[in-house]
Amino acid sequence: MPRNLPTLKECLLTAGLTLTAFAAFANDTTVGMLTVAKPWARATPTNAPVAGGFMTITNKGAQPDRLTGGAFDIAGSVEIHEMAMTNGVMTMRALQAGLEIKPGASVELKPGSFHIMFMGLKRQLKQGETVKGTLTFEKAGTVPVEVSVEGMGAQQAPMH
Ligand SMILES: [Cu+2]
Repeated sequence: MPRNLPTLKECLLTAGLTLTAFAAFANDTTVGMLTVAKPWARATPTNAPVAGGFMTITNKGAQPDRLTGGAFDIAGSVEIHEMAMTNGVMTMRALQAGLEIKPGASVELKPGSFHIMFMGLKRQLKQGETVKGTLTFEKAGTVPVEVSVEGMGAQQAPMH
């Protein structure tokens, strides 16, 4: 997927590291049977074109739901991505059909796995701030979220 390569590179930068400590979160959102817990994003270097967003989504309902996208002032668009090891290489792809949340299940969006990707980032994300926006679900509809921006981490990949 040559078209995705620049994005993949940025994705690895922003989503490839693991935070070991979290601030206390008070910004869980529940709409209907869905709870979006601890949404956070990683702070970005200057002029980064994308940023990764992470959270845990729980479906307490009897019907499956599906995360299909979102809208944030900080980004031109929001995509749902998955990172996975393929033949020993970390690859990323956009989930065109969205991410299913099965009834009674929790899905964790985390570095190295599922995440939302803020595309066409309009400004730098700084540690300590909160960015507001909405996530879009097939059944639950529009869910407002407040995303905490956490540190880039001490092991950040070198800039290029
Ligand atoms: Cu991504």
